[in-house]
Amino acid sequence: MNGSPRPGVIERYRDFLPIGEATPNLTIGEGDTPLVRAASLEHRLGVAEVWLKLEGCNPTGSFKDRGMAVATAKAIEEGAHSFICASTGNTAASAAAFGARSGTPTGVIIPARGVALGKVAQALIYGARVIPIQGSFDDGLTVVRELASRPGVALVNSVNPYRLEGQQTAAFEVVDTLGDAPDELYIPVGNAGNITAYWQGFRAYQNAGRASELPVMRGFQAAGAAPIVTGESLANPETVASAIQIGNPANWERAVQARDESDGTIEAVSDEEIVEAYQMLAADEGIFVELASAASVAGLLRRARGGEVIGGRVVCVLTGTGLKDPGAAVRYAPKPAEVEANIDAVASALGWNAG
Ligand code: AN7
Repeated sequence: MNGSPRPGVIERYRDFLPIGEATPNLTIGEGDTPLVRAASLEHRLGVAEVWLKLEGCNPTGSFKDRGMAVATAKAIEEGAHSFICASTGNTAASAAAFGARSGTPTGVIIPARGVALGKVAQALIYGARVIPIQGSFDDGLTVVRELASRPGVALVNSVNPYRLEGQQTAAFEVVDTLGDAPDELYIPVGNAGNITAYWQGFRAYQNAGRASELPVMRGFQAAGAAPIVTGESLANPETVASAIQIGNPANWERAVQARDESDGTIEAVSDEEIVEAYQMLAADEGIFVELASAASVAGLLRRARGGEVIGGRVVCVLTGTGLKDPGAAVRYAPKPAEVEANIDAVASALGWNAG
C-alpha cells in the first residue's frame, strides 16, 4: 500500500495481476467504486437484492480506467513510446488520461459523428491527439490495429489482454463487497471486452477460493447494434447509446464463451427500453448514468416483466457517468418553461399554492 485510501487497481489487486518489479504504477485513483442497493428497482421488480456497480465513479467517468491502468503500465514496462486506440469515447478519454499521467503521446481515433461531447472534451484537454474519422468505431479499430504493428506503439483497445486483466478487478470488488459472487450479473455489451473480463475475474476468484460460486452472465446489446444476438456483424450499427454502437465486436467469441459457460444470455434491448431505464435510474434511484450503461438495467426490466425467474441477488454494472452527455439528459427529461423573476410566478411554476 502507498498509504492512500484509494491505492488504485494495481496496488490493491497486485497478486491477481501480471505486475512485476519493473511495472510502473500510474494510478489516477481508479477502482474501488460504490456498489449500492437499488430499493426502488427491488420493489418494482420483486427481486430480493438488486445492486448497482457505479463505474461512472472512476476518475475519467467510466470503467475503462481499470483496464487502462494495467494496459498502459505494461506498455511502458515493455518500452512503448506511444499509445493508440479507436473509441466510441470512453476508451479515448481514459487512454488520454493515462497518456498524460505517464507523459506518453496518445492518439485516439473516434467516429466523427456520434461521440458524446464530454468524452471528446476530456481527450482534448488531457492532451491526446484526437483524430475524428469518416467512418465507424469498427473502421477505426481496423486502422489502429495496423498502426500498432509499428515498433513502440501500444494498442490499448480491449484486444490488448492487459486491458481485460485490469477490468477483472471490478468482479473482484463485487465479490469482496458481497462476500461471494452474485447469482446474476447484468452488463452492457459493445466491443464485448467487459463481459469477458468480468467472467475471467469471477473464475479467477473462484479458483483462488475467494468465491464459492459463479454468476449467470447476462449481456445486453442495443437492438440496432446487436451482432452477437443476431449472429451477423453490421456495417452501420444504429442506437442512441453511442458508446455501444459497434457492429463487429473484437471480443465476440470470448463473450459467447462467457455466456455459454455461465449458462447465461446475450440479448438485445431497444432504444426505447434503454431510455426508459436511463430515466428510471435517475428519477427513482438518484443515479445518473450514460445511455449505454442503462442497457444492463433495461435488460433486467425486460426479463422481470417477461416473467423470467431472476436470481435472488443480482448486480447491474453501470459502466459510465451520465455527465459526459448532458444533451441526452436534456432530450429525455421534461423541459422547464422560463418564468418571471418573482415569488408568485416561481411558486406557481413549482405547482405550489399561493401562500
Ligand atoms: C459506457 O470507449 O468501446 O463491451 O471505445 O463506454 O467492453 O466494449 C466503450 C464501451 C459499455 C461496452 N458502457 O463495453 C469505447 C468503447 C460504456 C462504454 C461499453 C462501453 P465493452
